[in-house]
Amino acid sequence: TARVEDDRTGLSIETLKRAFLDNLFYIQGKFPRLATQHDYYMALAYTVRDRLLQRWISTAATYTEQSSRTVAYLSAEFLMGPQLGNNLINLGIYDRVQQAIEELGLNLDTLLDQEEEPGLGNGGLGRLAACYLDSMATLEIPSLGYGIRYEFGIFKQGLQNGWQVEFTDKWLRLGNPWEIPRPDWAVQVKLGGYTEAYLDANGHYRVRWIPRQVVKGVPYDTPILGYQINTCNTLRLWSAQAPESFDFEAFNSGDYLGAVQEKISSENLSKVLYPNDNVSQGKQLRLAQQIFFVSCSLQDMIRILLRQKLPLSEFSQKFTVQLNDTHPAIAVAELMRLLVDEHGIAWDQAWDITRNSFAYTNHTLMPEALERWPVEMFGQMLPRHLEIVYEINHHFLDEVRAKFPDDGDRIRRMSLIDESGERFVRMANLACVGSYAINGVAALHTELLQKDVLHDFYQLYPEKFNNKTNGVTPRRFMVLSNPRLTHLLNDTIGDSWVQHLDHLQKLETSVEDASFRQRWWEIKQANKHDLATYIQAHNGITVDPESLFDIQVKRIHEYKRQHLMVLHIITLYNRLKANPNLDITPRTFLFGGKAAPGYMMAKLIIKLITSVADVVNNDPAVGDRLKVVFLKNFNVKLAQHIYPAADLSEQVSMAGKEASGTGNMKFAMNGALTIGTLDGANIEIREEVGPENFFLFGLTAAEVKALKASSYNPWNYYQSNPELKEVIDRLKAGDFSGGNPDLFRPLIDSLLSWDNYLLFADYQSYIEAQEKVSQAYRDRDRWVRMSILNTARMGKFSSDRSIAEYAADIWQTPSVKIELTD
Ligand code: DL6
Repeated sequence: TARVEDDRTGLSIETLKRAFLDNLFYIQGKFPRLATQHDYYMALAYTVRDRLLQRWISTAATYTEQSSRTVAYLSAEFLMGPQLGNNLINLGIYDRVQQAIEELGLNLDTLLDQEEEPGLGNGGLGRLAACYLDSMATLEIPSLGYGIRYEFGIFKQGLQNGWQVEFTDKWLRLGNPWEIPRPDWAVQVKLGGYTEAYLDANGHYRVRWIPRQVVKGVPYDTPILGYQINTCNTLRLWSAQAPESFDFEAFNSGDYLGAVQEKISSENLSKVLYPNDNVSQGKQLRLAQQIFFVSCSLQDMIRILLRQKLPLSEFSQKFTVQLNDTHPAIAVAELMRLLVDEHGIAWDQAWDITRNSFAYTNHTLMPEALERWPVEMFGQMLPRHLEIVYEINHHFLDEVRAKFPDDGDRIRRMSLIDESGERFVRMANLACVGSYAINGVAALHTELLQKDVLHDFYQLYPEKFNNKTNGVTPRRFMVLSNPRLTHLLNDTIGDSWVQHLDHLQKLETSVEDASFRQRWWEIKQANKHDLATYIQAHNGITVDPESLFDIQVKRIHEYKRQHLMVLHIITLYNRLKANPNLDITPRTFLFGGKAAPGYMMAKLIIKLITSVADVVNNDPAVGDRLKVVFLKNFNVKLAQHIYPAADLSEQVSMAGKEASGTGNMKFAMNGALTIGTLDGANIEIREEVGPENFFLFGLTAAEVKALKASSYNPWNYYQSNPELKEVIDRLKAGDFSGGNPDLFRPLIDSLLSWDNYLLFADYQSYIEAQEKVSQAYRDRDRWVRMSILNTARMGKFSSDRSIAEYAADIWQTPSVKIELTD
């Protein structure tokens, strides 16, 4: 007799259909005539989750049995993007589910499109954390991602009259099928109040912390399945609640509203993600969020350790805790507090454990992103932590003095407390002192950390420093995003590249095959066609899929220089106006990205793009030769449609400012060529793909430094470059602002007077590189060869490679095979 497949684990088309309809009925409580597309999405998500659960439970059981060494990845942001499609890919049932859904008269793309994106991150840092979870699971590395379950993620971006407007992101409104709450593992976090010393039963001096407020953290778990493997790790996000008992007194005294107020203020902790990228706002609530998720996570690790009957002295053998930038750096003080105050471990032993547990990744060279908290605010919220920071500092500065005697300046620079004016706690210093490893995210970035931002720490602890160039997951950014390319690659070289991205090298021989090149071109055209359809529907702009798709998508920031691209657009526009018959390579310029709501200059850059678009797109003298489009609400979901359709990837930051970049990798994997500066990972991409397949321009980081040191004057560039002058003069005259010369004045004034990010200095070199791009695109055969070679040589930039390096050099975490248990 045929074995009947279990409805919750079976993978045949018939079983999938049955399980899907069953979930529609029993979980959504709907039948087909009443069901919405969203109900169908939910039913499918639960069907997929059931299949994950079997792997998840086997994984948890194995890790528990074997007491596996585990990576705890602490991050204030996880920009996961939609889960359904990725889970289908990793489970290896995408095609089967597509067929099952079609046989039921539905469409898989429509259902995938229903999923609200969990946008719990701002940009590169949060998305990197998500790619790393995928790779840790795929490489069978035991790991837990720890973060915050923000009720509102990154805001939704709208456009009103060309300006950015923000809407709250109610991503949980219709429910989240991927998470499982674990109220039984809730923990408490203290805030505020004061400390007092006492002698314990053994006559030892101890400190106790009497808080003003206690908040409950409830974990919500999301399964993270590896690619076609049984390993299913966990992302554990903490949600803040008021503890049940807090309000008795208020209730009893009749202060009902007071009691409710406390509940509201507790829940505020996980209410909303701070929407800043590469800048620290120094807000009290943000510090509260940090201690909240860090304390919850460390307490959770201790619970796991003790459940496995391991002593606390083995904390650093059981866990290695990666700090994703300084947002979780308070963990250094919090682990000390837990060990010393709550578990009675002596200071020196606790410090050994702590220093062997943490590793710190720095993600930025922007001075405004370095976190520091006013001592006053810090002490009010975390009185015990402040004492601990002082104590760590005391020992640490002794260590510095021993190695560098009589060097007061060094002591002042390295101290955990900045005392140059108002006093601040320096979180990067705390992270450096409390970690056994410190890494940057691209070769140049690590070099600049060592030379510059963290130079003193490099001199003290050279052995801690190492580089880990970022990577991205090819599962989401190739297989899921670009199915056409995936089929071609699988047909040509087999599918091993999905786990071993360096196997893409095998494509090099196909470059000589004309029919392969033809298919490559057709695929890019089809992807561009799809994006053109999206643009038509969302922006009402008709773009020509045959034109060169020239794209910059990322957060809007002056250092990333979206406005440099605008200077190029206006330059081409001016040339066409002066010479209407000019034979130029038709281009479609695409922008996407959010500006921090309080960052006025970034918002003005968006307005500049949309204003230039209005003029250029509607000028009959231009016709179809230039189009400019701003795609609103750039997020992971939209990104997946953009990378596959790009011809040219713009990576034009001022050298020495972009720590790595990861969008640059996603573009190149999908066959886009890069125009870029020698910044971040661009340098390594260029090394891999070959300088002949990369459009380089601009000053190097060293030249930037030298130019800035020699009193740079942008005015001279403006005066001596007629094309640049014309661009700026037209902007000044109000040609792109309906005759209003004031609209863009702040931007123009800043360029003419300071030009902090050296747009004028790099302008000519950029324009010349763009000429080369235009020429290259006219020779289709040459362009396609370059495009193929870009993809073929991107092996290094898989997040699997990055994670393998973290595991080998920093974490020392062996992989653990998972067998499925019934
Ligand atoms: O490492 C991920 C990503 C890099 O690729 C970007 O270059 C970098 O700008 C970004 N850094 C941040 C810093 N935020 N803080 N703090 O988002 O990290």
